[in-house]
Amino acid sequence: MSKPLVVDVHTHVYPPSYMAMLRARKTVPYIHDPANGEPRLIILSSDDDPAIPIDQRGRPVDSSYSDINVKLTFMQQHGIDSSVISLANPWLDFLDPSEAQEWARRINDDLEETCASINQSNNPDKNLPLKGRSSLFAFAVLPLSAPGPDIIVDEIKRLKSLPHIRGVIMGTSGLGNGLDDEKLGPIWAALEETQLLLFLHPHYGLPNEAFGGAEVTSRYGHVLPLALGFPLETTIAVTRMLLSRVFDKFPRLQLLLAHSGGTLPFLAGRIESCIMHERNFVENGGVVPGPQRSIWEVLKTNIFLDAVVYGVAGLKAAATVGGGTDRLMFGTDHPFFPPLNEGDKEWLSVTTNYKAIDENFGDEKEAVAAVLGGNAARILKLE
Ligand code: 5CU
Repeated sequence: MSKPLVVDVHTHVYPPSYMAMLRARKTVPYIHDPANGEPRLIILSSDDDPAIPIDQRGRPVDSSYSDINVKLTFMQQHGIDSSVISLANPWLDFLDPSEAQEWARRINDDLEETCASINQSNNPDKNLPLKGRSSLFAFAVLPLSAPGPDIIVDEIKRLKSLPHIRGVIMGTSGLGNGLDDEKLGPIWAALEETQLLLFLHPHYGLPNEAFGGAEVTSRYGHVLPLALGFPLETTIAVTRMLLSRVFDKFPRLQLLLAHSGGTLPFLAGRIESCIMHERNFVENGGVVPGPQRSIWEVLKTNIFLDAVVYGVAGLKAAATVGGGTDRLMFGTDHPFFPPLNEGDKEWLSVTTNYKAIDENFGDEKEAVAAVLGGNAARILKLE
């Protein structure tokens, strides 16, 4: 079998306009860019610890975060044919309501133009297959802090006219109160109607207290917030959606969960068991029925998972809950988790995910091809 198509569905950018906005800020999220010294990106609240000298906070930020040509080189170095780029966290969550709509339009138009110009120059006659040329598509961002849901719904509808947009990326705070917020109803309805995929991604993690306090958290760099905080955040967010019956009310809503669903595949049975044993679902002061559709059904009809889990056991769980390999899609999380040694061309974070796919499904060539790119091409209609 020839080398299969490889599509990266989890790969981020901060467009130059967003980088400039971060450089102008002094509170999280911000970029500290001294005249002498390397710029630092401070996006996680645990990074913004006054006890840490400012030139050591967060992480170094280089052109891989914002320069699309650097991403294209990375794609070539790792055998990736197509990438579905998305704005990285914390998206536009922190913006003043008065600025949200304009920024969402600016970023989404910028993503669309970037994809259009790269695809045009790599495939001017629009007659080449997806395999073997570098192409880009995008997940757009929503103006979630806008003063009213109608502004968000209007942007979702506008996205349908942008040819390279295949969905939207969203964090777990929604309109500020989590994803079981009834006020999100019109947004779920608009996503369902437009059939734009919702890429659900963590950012806020867990409070430092969950790890033993700020001192313990910072003692181990980013390990506790990223390895545990992020996956649990995703798990909690999607469980709150399930418990508040979002998937009963919007049965055609389609989600892609980052990092193989956090811990959802492993905990699904326990979540379902607790639901089955619970009598007391309360909403607006009254007792209501719990979710009507089981977590197993939701996992097989509403949820896709990326294959960014860095190990065979996690990948096996992710495939199992989806009923096979049809709902799993390769990703890299570029430009996060770069190699520690400058000059390394291969990213360990990427080769680990490739290896897990190979070790898990290597004997089943069709399954490997599906996870690496076939599923993304079909689900996101990339051809
Ligand atoms: O390393 C990190 O902090 C991150 C992040 O913030 N977002 C992401 O997508 N991956 C890693």
